[in-house]
Amino acid sequence: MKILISLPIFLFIQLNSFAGELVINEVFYDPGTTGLGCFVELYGKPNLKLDGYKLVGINGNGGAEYNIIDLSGYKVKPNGFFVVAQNKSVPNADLVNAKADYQNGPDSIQLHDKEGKIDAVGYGDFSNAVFAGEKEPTLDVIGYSIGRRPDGFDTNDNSLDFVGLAVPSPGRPNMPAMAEVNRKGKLTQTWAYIKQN
Ligand SMILES: [Ca+2]
Ligand SMILES: [Ca+2]
Ligand SMILES: [Ca+2]
Repeated sequence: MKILISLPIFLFIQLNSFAGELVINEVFYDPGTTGLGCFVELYGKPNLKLDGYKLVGINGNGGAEYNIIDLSGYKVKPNGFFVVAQNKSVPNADLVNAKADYQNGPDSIQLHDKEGKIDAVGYGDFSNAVFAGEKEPTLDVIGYSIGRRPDGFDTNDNSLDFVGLAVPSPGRPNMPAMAEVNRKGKLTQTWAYIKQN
C-alpha cells in the first residue's frame, strides 16, 4: 500500500527535472581502446525539427569555440534520440561528421538553437581552464561516455545530472551499466543516477 501511494510523488519529482525540449544526453569523446567512434547524443521532443540548432565545442584552454556542427535539415527521431557521430562505426548515427570528436577535458560542449545556448555540459578539472557548462562540471574519464541518468534528467548542474557510463549507448537509453564511475573516479555498482561523492 505504501508503494502505491509513493509512486505518483516519485514520478512528479522526476518529471519536474525534464526542463528543456532538447538536451545533450550523452557524450563519448575519449574512446580509449573501445574501437567505437565518438558521438554526441541529443534527447528531447520527438520529431523536433533541428533547423537553426548547432553543437558548439568550447575549448577549456582559452574559451574559444571549436568544432561547430550545424544540425539544420535534420530532425529528432520518433523515439526522442538524435545521434551526431564521428564516423559510421557508431550505431544509430543520424548525422556523421568528423567534428563530433570533441577534446578530452577540461572542455565543454553547448547546444544552441536560433536564439542561443539552450543546454551545455562541461567535463574535467577546470581549476585552470574556462568552464562553459552548467553550474559544476561532471567527470572526465577514458573509455566511458558521460550521460544523463535517467535520459533527459536536467537540473542544470552537470555534476548531478551526468554519470560515467561503462557502456556507451548511442541512440538508446542510458541504461544501467555493469560498472559506473562517479565524478571522483570511484567505481560503483549501484543503480542510482546521482553520483556526487
Ligand atoms: Ca576526442
Ligand atoms: Ca541544462
Ligand atoms: Ca544513450
